[in-house]
Amino acid sequence: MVNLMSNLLDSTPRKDGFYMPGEFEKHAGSWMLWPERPDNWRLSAKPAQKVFAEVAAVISQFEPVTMGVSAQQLQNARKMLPHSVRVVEIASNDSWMRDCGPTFVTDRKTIRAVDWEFNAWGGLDGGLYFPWDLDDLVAREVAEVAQIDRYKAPIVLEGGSINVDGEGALLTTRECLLNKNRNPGKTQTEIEEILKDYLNVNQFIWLNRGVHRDETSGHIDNQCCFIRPGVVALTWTDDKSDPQHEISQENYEILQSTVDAKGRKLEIHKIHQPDPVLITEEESQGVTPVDGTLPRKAGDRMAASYINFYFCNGGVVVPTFNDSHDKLALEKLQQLMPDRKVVCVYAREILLGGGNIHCVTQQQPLC
Ligand code: KQY
Repeated sequence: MVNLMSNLLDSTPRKDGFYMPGEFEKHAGSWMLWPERPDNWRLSAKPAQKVFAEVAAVISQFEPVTMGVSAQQLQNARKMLPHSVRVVEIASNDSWMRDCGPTFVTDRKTIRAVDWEFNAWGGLDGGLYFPWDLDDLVAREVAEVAQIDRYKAPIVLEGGSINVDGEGALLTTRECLLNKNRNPGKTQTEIEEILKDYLNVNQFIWLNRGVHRDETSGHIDNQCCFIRPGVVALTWTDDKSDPQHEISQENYEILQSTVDAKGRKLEIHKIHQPDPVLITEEESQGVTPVDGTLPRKAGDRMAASYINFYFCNGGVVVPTFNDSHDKLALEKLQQLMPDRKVVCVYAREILLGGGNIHCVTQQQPLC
């Protein structure tokens, strides 16, 4: 029977036999949100909108894409997006579908949504903007548009802070999940119990820290991800004077000394990061500063990483930075995924907003 509603379920995915598949598995489609806020995106988000439109257009060559857009931007977004991209009205505070959108779970017959609490990466204790009330409703709106049932999870969590292999293992960082501005008072064990209930995982691979200067408090999706079960990609630098070196080295050692839920040792692939990417004076000037929103200061280093790529059916969309490491990163990722077409998007404008291609997308798996 087709479900034409979205019910709030009084159960958990684990109890109902649902789990989160790996992002590399087949998708029914992808979800995104349209950028517009001028205190995060320079020049009233015009340059960012072009790149979001390019990302959506690329993904839509592989699978259906739905773009959530505010009422005020509907006409503009429709004009800038190809017809292959579906536009629906969804209000939001910003455009990070990975983080405020739902996590989709399946029992291989049905798809459901997990709706986490969202507090803009730290609430009033270091969060990136206020308010975040519209973002917090995005997961619910997506479930309603998709006409799927929804679980409400009892913790603050952003989708970019977790990565799963779909076979029981979950990668994350203590810097984010145990941060006092997410779920103060909850221990690692208590958080693991909730993740077991809502994602149906049973093996936790905890890295300590994410990418240097990542404003999300070290999201895993910039640092490390599963390419397929048993195989991970890790952001890397050979430059020992770069603070990222120590972080990546420590993460490499943790990954080397762990096994996944099936008892496999991990195959680890290092992807060398771009040279430091700094905000220019012109870029900084283009942002309209507002109290309570993270300022974009000239000279600040951004958390640039090729790991923030996105899988889609038969493809992978990789951010590039016009950097001498772009070519090697693309070649390595293509070698690691010979059955996919690697497509790059020059993503500096997304990075200027504080994230990258993975952060602005969310996969809906095929059941
Ligand atoms: O990295 C992400 N998953 C999102 C970054 C959000 C930055 C907000 N300014």
